[in-house]
Amino acid sequence: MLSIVGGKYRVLVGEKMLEASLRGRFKHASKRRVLVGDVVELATHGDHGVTIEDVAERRSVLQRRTPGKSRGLRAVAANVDQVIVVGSARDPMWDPHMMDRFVVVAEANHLPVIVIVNKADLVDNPDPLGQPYRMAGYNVMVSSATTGSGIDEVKGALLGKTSLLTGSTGVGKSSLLNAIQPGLGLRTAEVSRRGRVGRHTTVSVEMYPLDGGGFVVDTPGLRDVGLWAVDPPEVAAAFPEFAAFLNDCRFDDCRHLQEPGCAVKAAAAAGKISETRLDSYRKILGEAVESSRAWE
Ligand SMILES: Nc1nc2c(ncn2[C@@H]2O[C@H](COP(=O)(O)OP(=O)(O)OP(=O)(O)O)[C@@H](O)[C@H]2O)c(=O)[nH]1
Ligand SMILES: [Mg+2]
Ligand SMILES: [Zn+2]
Repeated sequence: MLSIVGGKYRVLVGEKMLEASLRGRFKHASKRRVLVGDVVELATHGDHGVTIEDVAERRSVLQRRTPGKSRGLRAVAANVDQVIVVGSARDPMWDPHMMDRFVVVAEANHLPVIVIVNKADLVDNPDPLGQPYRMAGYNVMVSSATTGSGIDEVKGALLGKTSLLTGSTGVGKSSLLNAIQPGLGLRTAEVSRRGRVGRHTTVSVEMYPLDGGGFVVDTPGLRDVGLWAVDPPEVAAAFPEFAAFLNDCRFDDCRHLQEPGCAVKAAAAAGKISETRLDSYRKILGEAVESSRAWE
């Protein structure tokens, strides 16, 4: 299932796009929501159109948490193989803490992550921006949707897989997809100069087939990922570079805040892990603790 537009479900059947509606029993069972990325079983009813009859077992579900009135888990897409976290070197400015939030959500969903430093054409040296992620073991790509640099590498990573692009608004997610496959013709829009804050151009989660095989899921950029909380114990696990040090903390229940004998803190001081990432960890942990309390 590729997208939901105005209550209609667009489903790819072979090379053909069909519009289907939901069978009654799906409409009322919210737990059985049909997601972008789902493999569905269809039935045709002559002139009465096509209905979605069933959803195949999912190999993954990417979900995030939402607080407030609509609090709970919200599934974003099904059957995603990898999450591509996109940031821009400038316009909007690279924001490591925001990047880390997107990465943590993917990690909490146990999905592999690729980090992209886009708009490389706007700065002299984009490489240092990706360095904390290289140190953490992530695959980092530096690209420009405008000049085309790095696009082949990104394309190579997407082929044959289902990839979901996420990141702040205006960093160039849709532009990257257009550069990889110009036929997509996704809507993109200039980031407003004033305040360098992007407007939301992509408004819904949509999936597209890639010519060489595989699928990409374009998502609306989020201005705030504070909502994407994970359970407190999951937070340290979402920073894979901490793993090598966790056993050496003096206290078994060390939270790597201000505890004495913290091996993670020592590793950061020694330059073995990124101080910025440790700082992100602490911020996200604080939020995770707070939001898990708020839900009790
Ligand atoms: N200089 C430069 N501009 C870029 C690059 N990639 C995208 N842009 C521009 O950045 C603006 C925002 O790009 P979009 O592709 O709409 O960004 P997005 O991440 O899809 O934004 P949302 O859909 O709101 O989440 C557009 O004006 C693009 O032309 C790049 O590599 N270099
Ligand atoms: Mg977009
Ligand atoms: Zn520690």
